[in-house]
Amino acid sequence: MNIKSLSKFLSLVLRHKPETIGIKLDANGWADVSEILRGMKIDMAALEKVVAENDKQRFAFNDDKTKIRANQGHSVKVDVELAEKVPPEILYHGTIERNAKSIAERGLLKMNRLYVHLSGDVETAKKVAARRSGTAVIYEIRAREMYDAGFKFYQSENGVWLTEHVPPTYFRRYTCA
Ligand code: HQG
Repeated sequence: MNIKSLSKFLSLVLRHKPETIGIKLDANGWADVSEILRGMKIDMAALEKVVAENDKQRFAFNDDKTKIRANQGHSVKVDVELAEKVPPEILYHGTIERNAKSIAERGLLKMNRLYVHLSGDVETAKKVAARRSGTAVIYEIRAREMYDAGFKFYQSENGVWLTEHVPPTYFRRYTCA
């Protein structure tokens, strides 16, 4: 498997389906490195390469590299000890036109994941939208106002902003000037 396929498979195992390789995550989302190596049939050098070269720094080892976890993006219920933070004034969310009607009615929902994922800049939100086929739609979220109203925001180790729900009153469609 090339490094990108390995990375995708590791995301699947560490975020969604550890059972694919017959392993379990602990309450904080950690998997045993030895079990990952055995389950994925790779050596430590390959795993270290996947972690180090990952474009979004999706994975983290513990201090002695006996455990590994995904920094964000989970659907399995684990607590990755996210840092609660004061968000910037504005955050962005990228999606596609097909979701826009439902989003306008119900707000941004976490769907299958534990949180709604938000980006600090428009460029990143555009990349998130571009993962799907369809016309990109970018939302501008008044995050600081939400925070002031009592909504909690978290930032993952790799810089992704997370919150539980964004009601429609706090965003509008972003149009490039
Ligand atoms: C949409 C990737 C209908 C939402 C990215 C999105 C991100 C609604 C989809 C991270 C809705 C969920 C997460 C509503 C939200 N009605 N659709 N009310 N509310 N949606 O994949 O944000 O590369 O779970 O807009 O870069 O696309 O994997 O979330 O289109 O950071 O590390 O429902 O995944 O990171 O899709 O992506 P997802 P996302 P990685």
